[in-house]
Amino acid sequence: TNERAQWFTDSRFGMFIHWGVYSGAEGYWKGEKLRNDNNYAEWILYRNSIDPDEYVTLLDRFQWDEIDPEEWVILAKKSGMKYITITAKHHDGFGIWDSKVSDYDLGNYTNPKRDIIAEMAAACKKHDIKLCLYYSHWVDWEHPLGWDHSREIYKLSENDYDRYWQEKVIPQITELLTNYGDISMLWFDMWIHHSESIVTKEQLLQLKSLIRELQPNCLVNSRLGLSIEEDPDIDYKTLGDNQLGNKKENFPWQSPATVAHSWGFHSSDSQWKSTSTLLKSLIGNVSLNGNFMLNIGPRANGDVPYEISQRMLEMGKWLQINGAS
Ligand code: FUL
Repeated sequence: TNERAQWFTDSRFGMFIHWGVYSGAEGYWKGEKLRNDNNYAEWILYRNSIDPDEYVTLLDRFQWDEIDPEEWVILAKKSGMKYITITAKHHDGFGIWDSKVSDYDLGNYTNPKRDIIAEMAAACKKHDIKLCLYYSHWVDWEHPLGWDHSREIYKLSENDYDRYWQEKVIPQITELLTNYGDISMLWFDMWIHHSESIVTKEQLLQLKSLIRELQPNCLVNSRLGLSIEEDPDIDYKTLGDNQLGNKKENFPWQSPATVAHSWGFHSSDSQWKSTSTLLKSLIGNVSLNGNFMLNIGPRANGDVPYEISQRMLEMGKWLQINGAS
């Protein structure tokens, strides 16, 4: 295996955090439930056709004096997790850091300014947890040239889309890999190969070489959108649970999972997997030489739902009793 990924294969268990403007909606917009319901609360801007400028009024529900990312890091630590991947920018296009290249960010909508990536970086350092970032590169519902990712409505040209790419993706990844110390891995999100999408191979290779230039050791997932043939330098595969049978032997991989269904906080989420089911998934992945990244969707006051934190702490105890953490 490659040396860059050694810490990753040694770690086995990580935390995913989906937290952003959508956390304030809790799966509802003006009393109406998420439309076309796949129950992914973080999709509400798109599903309910919300105007991006109105969407940010959800930030009024955030209780900034109660929000402390260090609590998420401590929960990860106690649960036996070694790394955390947080949604720096999800599909809604809103950056939860202080971005100088876009006004659609927390720096612009908080006073005093909050920068959750900076706070996470400090807390992770303090508790010896590796910081990793989710960044939605392909889909951006805020940028006028980035939102029509499936080309459902407008036939955007590749040149139009490239403006979004050069104006937002490239400068934001530059910020994220420059201002926050070591970023151990990036989790990009594209669920098809670039040839079926508006994104070009050149754009993805540009992004990839930028990452290697700024942080040569930062891991990059296969959802970047290039095939292994096009980029032999992909570090690990992101596999859904139903894809485990297709995994390539000896190639680092992980599957992300939720405790109920939605990634972002959804007030109607209720089908909580039991601790033993979650432990079985973790053990199943590890026995196939893979990692498991379990998600929390904190509320707009920063609280992690009790159903999630309780199960994670139980997993941490089990790992400790069995000498695995
Ligand atoms: C998917 C996204 O569309 C979901 O909202 C979530 O972030 C999941 C982990 O990946 O592709």
